Amino acid sequence: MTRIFSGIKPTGHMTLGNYLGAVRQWVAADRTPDDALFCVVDLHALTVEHEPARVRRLSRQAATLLLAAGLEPQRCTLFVQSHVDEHTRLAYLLECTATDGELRRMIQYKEKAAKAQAAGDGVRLSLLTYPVLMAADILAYGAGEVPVGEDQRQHVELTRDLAVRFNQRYGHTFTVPKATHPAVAARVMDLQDPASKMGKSHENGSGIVYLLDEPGVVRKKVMRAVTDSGDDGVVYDREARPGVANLLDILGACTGGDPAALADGYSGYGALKRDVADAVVELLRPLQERHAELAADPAQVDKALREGAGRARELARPVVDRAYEAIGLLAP
Ligand code: AQP
Repeated sequence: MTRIFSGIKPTGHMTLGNYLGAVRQWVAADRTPDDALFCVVDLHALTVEHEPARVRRLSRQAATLLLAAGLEPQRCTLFVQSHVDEHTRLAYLLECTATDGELRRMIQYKEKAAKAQAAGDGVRLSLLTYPVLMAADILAYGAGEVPVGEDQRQHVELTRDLAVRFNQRYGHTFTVPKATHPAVAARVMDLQDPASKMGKSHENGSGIVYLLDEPGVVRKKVMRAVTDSGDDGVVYDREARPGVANLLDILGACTGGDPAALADGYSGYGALKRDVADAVVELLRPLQERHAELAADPAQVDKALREGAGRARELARPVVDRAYEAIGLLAP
């Protein structure tokens, strides 16, 4: 069976975008712990200005939410990136495989570097090399599939390029993975700014639905979502009507309907927003209930993470050891 790997950064509170674009696919993948690995990629959260205590808190919260969403330790391996040294060991070999030019072309690097500069912060070197560490995250496990939202497409492409290059130079070592995206809601947009992705590290949260938002907050955010001007009713057009298309995507993802077909059922934005709000509240209800139970028992979460890291280490070590030998390093 193809092994899958994916991760989430503890850079903010998890959003509806994270859930619909990625986490829901992880939960749906009915696998064994050796075939499905999911990771709180905490080292990636250090690539931008961060507060140590917050990263620690968000890491445990992300793990708790992933368990609450249905990632059962019997069916997958859930762990924290920094608990498994193989990721950083492999990242160095991949830095010796990647070029400066290809990393500087990454869209997320350009956007985040510009943001850091505008804020008067230095651009951390790790922001440039972060996609290489992400490649190591994936390649260390021989993962064939990487279920992610659309914004990660470019980074998974880079991972493929590095795997192919390494294999050609040093002999077959890595599985070449491919990204998979959900058919609907692979890119959930900010409710207040439908030209931007709903991102958990954005400062203004009024257009972002967080997984732990209370029902009243969810309803308020959805009802205040920016819609588009136009007098031809509710139509699904991502280019011309991005705000409405985003709401239809969310509704489609929550209810299993086709966003374009759903548009036919509405003559005004008010009814659409009410249905979207109801659907999101219902989607989040079981997850929030389970989260409350798990959050009351952090020792249980820590235990799951410890066991997950042990299993992940066993899977990654032989792959990374093989890469060390292939690239020309003397065995200890
Ligand atoms: N809006 C989104 N729509 C669909 N999928 C999304 N993902 C993120 N946002 C959306 C997917 O969720 C997984 C984990 O995301 P992440 O932690 O890597 O990034 P983030 O939530 O977007 O957090 P940040 O810190 O705000 O990062 P940037 O600014 O880099 O996006 C991934 O599979 C992602 O595709």
